[in-house]
Amino acid sequence: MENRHIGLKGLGWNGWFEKRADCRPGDAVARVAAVDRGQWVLMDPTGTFRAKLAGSYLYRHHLSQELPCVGDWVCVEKHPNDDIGLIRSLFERKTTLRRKSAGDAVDDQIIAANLDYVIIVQSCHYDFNLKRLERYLVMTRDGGAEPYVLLTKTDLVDPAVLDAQLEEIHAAGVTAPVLTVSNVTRDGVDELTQRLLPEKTYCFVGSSGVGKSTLINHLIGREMLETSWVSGTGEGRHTTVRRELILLRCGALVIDNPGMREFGIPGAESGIGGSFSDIIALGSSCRYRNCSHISEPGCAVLEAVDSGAIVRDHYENYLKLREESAFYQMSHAERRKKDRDFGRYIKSVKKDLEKD
Ligand SMILES: Nc1nc2c(ncn2[C@@H]2O[C@H](COP(=O)(O)OP(=O)(O)OP(=O)(O)O)[C@@H](O)[C@H]2O)c(=O)[nH]1
Ligand SMILES: [Mg+2]
Ligand SMILES: [Zn+2]
Repeated sequence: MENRHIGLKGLGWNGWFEKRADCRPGDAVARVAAVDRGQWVLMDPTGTFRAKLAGSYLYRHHLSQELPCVGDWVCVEKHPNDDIGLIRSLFERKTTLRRKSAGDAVDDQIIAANLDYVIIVQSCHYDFNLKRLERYLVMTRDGGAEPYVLLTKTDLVDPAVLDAQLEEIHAAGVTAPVLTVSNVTRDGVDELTQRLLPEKTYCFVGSSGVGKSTLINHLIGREMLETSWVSGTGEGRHTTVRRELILLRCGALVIDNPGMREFGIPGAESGIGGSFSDIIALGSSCRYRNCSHISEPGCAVLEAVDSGAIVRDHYENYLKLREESAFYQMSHAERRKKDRDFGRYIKSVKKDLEKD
């Protein structure tokens, strides 16, 4: 895709970033559109290209939070004849959307960066939940972006049901704008489109199966993102695996996200760790302590997938299920436990040494 006519500004660049720009002479500014197994897909006014991290970057940064994520601005070295660029530095993030970890903030997972708006999507059919909505609102404001609330699948419920949900949101004192949409009848799609501003970045979040990708496909005007069939109970299956930044014709930038279930599915805690114990075990050999096994250099899991030691389907299932935060928290607790066990082990070895 050619972005030449829009310039950096059209990709969301503004004075805030300009003030913080300190790229080396000859290096250029680009925005991260996607992260794809150890490589970054970047956008700049000339189009889209791939890049990897410079060695010096890896040397200086040791947290997965410090790696570029979707929406980030980076300085990149790219010569006209290279087909792959070299990322040298990362701009300060104006806003973020982050999933808090149970422990330190350094373990928080950055979902996306430099968002102007977060569109919190819930389906009014089997998905609406005020408490969860409030958690997303806090998460959005914590990161510095402005929230929107969007209820989807209005074609599936009685208007009275929808009204009751809107009333509940209103009664809870939610001040964010609330929109409704049906991707089937397309009721509400135009109202949403009219609100999308050029040069602004919108990040769609919400449970799996609520219709985020279907809606973004409507906004794009063609079937670019994969969507999936949902069972009669409204229970979603995960379809979107990776996040990506898309420039719409209207000039707005949107980020699709895989569904998140912040508060877990009953029973998931026991089962998932067991079936992915191979991946979890390999994770201890990754270069980064809190490696997400999605894009980090030196990731032992990605290496195993590339070599075929871990079947790709198995790995992708792991990624999808990990989005369920109950599981994410569990693996965090496991890491903690491992650290503690290791601490105890060291202590016992020391004791033994003292005895001798
Ligand atoms: N009836 C009805 N079905 C919808 C609507 N929006 C989406 N769907 C259907 O719901 C299913 C899931 O939609 P997706 O767009 O894949 O959902 P998603 O939020 O992107 O899901 P993940 O990628 O897993 O997070 C698909 O079968 C859609 O056709 C809607 O407004 N009404
Ligand atoms: Mg999707
Ligand atoms: Zn890893």
